[in-house]
Amino acid sequence: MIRDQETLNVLLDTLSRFVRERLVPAENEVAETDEIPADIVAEMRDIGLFGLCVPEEYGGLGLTMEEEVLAAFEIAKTSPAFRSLIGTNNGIGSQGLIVDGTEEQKRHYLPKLASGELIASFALTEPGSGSDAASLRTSARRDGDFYVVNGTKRFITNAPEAGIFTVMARTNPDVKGAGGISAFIVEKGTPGVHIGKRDKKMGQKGAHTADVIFENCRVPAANLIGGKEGVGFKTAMKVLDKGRLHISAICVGAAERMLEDALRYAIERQQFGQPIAEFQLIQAMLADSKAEIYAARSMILDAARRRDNKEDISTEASCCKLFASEMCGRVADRAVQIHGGAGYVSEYAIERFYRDVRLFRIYEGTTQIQQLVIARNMIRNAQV
Ligand code: COS
Repeated sequence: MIRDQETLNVLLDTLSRFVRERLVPAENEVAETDEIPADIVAEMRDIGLFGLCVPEEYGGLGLTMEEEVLAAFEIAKTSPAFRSLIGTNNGIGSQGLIVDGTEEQKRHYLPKLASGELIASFALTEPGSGSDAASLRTSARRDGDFYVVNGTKRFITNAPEAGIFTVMARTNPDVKGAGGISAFIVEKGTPGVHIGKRDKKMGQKGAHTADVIFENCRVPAANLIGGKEGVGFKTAMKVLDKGRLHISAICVGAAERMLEDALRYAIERQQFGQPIAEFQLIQAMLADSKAEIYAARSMILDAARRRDNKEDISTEASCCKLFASEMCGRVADRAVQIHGGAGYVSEYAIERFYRDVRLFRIYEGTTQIQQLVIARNMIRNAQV
């Protein structure tokens, strides 16, 4: 759903210009220093990028899902690290509060997330629990007006920057699966919260992940999301339904950028006395990429509109994440191939993008988890 086309066009133009004029020129610096320059972060705050998806009553722009994916197509046409910094506040870091938080919790945290004053992280994965999220072992034991949290969370995006964490922990040790899990907001300064060393990653330099360790960390009971125990796994799944659609849109933006770079290179690069773009084998790679990007874009817009219509889009979100992330990987591979030897050296952005986009097929649920969700939903629906 697009609320006002003119307002949206202004936002999309602003994003497109910001990406082109400020972010693309800073890509190499971010890759080399593993940091996003402070002046760029400040500009991101000024434009309102941290609050794109936070509802307007809490200080954000309150983008609908359709508006959000259109914005994500633009934001993703540069290094994914930039998107990653604003991604948790707009997505997995804030959505638990937005979908299931109490009014008081929303009022307390969301305005600071919308302004970018506070960074939010989503802490689900653990050393022993990744795809099998319901087997998580971090515990939260009730003690008066507090919960005492113990456990380790792994690969937590923006953990080094975060001021708050949405933490999924087991409040009922007798219930082994999803039903024993609750979701909490834990503030970084709480005694017993430790952030591990930054992970050394294959790509996405400038986007940071780390362990988050809880040692007898006393979290106020008021920070139990929604004030209800045992529904934290469902909160996490709802957050991921939306997150998967967002990542799908990011895959499209990144693929569009890689294809633009590959097309430009193919037009400029001469071999056998003519631009390589004139060769049909190169054209096949360009055309396949274009068609696949268009397919992903169309399905994402359809799923986004359905979500805005309040339909359950668990299956569609997984279809989008499965197709768009795999498509993005294929486009990256072809774009390197079109660049030939130049695609393998870091002088060209494609070498970096090839490594950066590999993560899309893994986080917020691997390709295999998306297949499993789709098939399970199909079988369940057939049995009703
Ligand atoms: N929305 C709302 N509720 C959902 C849901 C969704 N999308 N998906 C599942 N649930 C509910 C189920 O209805 C079930 O509730 P009931 O017990 O009341 O029926 C409960 O959650 C447990 O669901 P399920 O039985 O399907 O859980 P499983 O343990 O079988 O796991 C998968 C489901 C594998 C899909 C889940 O663990 C998953 O998504 N894993 C990947 C995790 C991930 O993406 N990690 C990335 C890290 S975060 S960046």
